[in-house]
Amino acid sequence: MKKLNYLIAFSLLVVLSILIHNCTGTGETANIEEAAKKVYVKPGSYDELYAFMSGGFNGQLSVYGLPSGRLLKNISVFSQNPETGYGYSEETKNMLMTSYGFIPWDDAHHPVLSKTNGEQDGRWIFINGNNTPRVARIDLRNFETEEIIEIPNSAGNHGSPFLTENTEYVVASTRFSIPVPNKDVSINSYKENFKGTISFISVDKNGDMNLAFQILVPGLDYDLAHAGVGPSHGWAFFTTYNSEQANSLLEINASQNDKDFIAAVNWKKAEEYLKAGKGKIVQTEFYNNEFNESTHSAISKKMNSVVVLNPKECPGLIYYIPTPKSPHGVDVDPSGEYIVAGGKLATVIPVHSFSKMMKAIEGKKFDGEFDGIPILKYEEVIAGEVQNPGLGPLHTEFDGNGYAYTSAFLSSEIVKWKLGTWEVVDRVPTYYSIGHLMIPGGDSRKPYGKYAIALNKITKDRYLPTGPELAQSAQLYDISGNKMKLLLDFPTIGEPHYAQAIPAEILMKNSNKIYQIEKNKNPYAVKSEKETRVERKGNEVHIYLSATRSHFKPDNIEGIKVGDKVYWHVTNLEQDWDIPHGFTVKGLNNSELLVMPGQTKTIVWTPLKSGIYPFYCTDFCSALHQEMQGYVRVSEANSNTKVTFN
Ligand code: RUQ
Ligand code: CUA
Repeated sequence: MKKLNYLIAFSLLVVLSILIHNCTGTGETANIEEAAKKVYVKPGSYDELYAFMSGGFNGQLSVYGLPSGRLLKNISVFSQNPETGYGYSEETKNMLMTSYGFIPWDDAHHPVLSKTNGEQDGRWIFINGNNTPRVARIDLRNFETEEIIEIPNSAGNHGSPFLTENTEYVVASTRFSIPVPNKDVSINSYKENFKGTISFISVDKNGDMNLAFQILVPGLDYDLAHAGVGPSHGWAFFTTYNSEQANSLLEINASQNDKDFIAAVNWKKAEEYLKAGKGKIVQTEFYNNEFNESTHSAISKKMNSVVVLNPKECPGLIYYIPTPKSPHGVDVDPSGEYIVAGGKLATVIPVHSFSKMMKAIEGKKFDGEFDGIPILKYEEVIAGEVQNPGLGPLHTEFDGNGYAYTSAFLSSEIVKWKLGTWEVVDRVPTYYSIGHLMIPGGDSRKPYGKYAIALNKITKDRYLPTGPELAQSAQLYDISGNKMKLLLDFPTIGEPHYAQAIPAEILMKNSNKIYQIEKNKNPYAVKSEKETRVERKGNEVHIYLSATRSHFKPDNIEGIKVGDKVYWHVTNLEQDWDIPHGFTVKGLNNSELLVMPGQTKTIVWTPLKSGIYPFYCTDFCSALHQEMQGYVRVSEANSNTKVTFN
């Protein structure tokens, strides 16, 4: 009887749920299945794309697989990472040197993949440090930061790092204008004393970055940038806001003017002016830090000057394009003809035409000037305005099939529109308050299309609550059809301002598996266990330690004294993929080390008390990982324990 009741109740529930489903539309279940299929990467198989998401205020860059949204790695860039010892180990500390000293943190916004002919080439990815202006280059064979260059005369390196068509230059603009060179003046003297700079960092074929030149520009806020491609190759575009030149309460005082500007910079012309000797050498101070793959160590170089061009002495170098209203993003379409701006307070998306701009320049269709820079007439440059684009349009990416996708922060949606007709053809909500969006290759000449990712600023109720701080919310949309379809939510760490993605096969084939031990030129490396040793030099003790499954050599060390500066030089002798060894010692007043196969890393320890200290491997490397341990004896400062080791 009970069973029968249960059966009746159950069938009622089924009928009811079918009815409810019919009310909400039968498509939904099918869509969920369809969506699940599209993002499901079955165990043991690979994702289709690598995605690189900035960590924002965590100063790192994280790597995800798409479409699954699985986190693969967190690359240390501007912030110390105790997990690997980045920024703590002797070899990596120099990566974080700046003219303000050692800075162990930054705010990273825009990862940008290197390009050849305007297409992703998979060599490097660049990312900006916003706070203490820097640009980092990450090598995509090792997925490690290889170089960081500081940008002088800049404050808030936000419009950065955007690349020219063949990665000739990384372009970077300052967000805050400041006195150049910086000096102690009244903040009220903004209009007279504050200037902006736009920087061009050259990149050679090995990736080496050099600050090629800077352009001194009027004191505004420079926000974002993109370089031209195809016909517009040779130009770079920078949004500005605060054409009011306010120095306080910008939310009101910098929102007065109907239009601000896009600065169009002719960098080919800049090169000509430099050749003609128009650049002035300005004394300044900045650091260029480079990690050497064979010594496994970073070297810091202090630079003392930069070449600066002044637009007043270089006619034709910069034009201002009026753009409504407090523009934020500026994006160039794959053809190189359209320059799309996002106005935080604008009611349309203005799309400028590169060819019209060139004609307007030729015909001198100017509307006065701003601080010596000619302002082009809006109507002479505009190609079209996208009407009803959502509220607070910010950033635009392209699918390569004639459509553009713009993020709208205030109305929290992605708006799809057609290039050329400017009509909106689709819109989808995002949860919540989208900032950037990303289409794989969507800023290049050859978008991969297929997906769009919303990088949302606000998470609210999307995931299980985790107290006041929530993970950030990314959302994956299928854009292969006429209508965008939400496929997946996945949390990200830090704040993913911007992201880039690239087909997996481009990177996979170059991915490095080990560092060859015979090529290890670290001066503290050991090439075999025979070379391991302990050496005292006054108050410094150098321990040359080898790590291999499943022991350290030496593993009994005596003769260390309180107050010594103990250098643990750990070489991982393994030559097998995915066999790192970790190292730590009790009371280590520093971070651990994670040492990759064939690599040497050094951590400094200052023992404060005498006694016996165990050390061990922190990375579960073998069945006898727990046996991978040792002891070090620390004696009082005045003791006469001799240095011994086994
Ligand atoms: S920003 S939400 Cu730092 Cu790139 Cu536009
Ligand atoms: Cu080596 Cu665990």
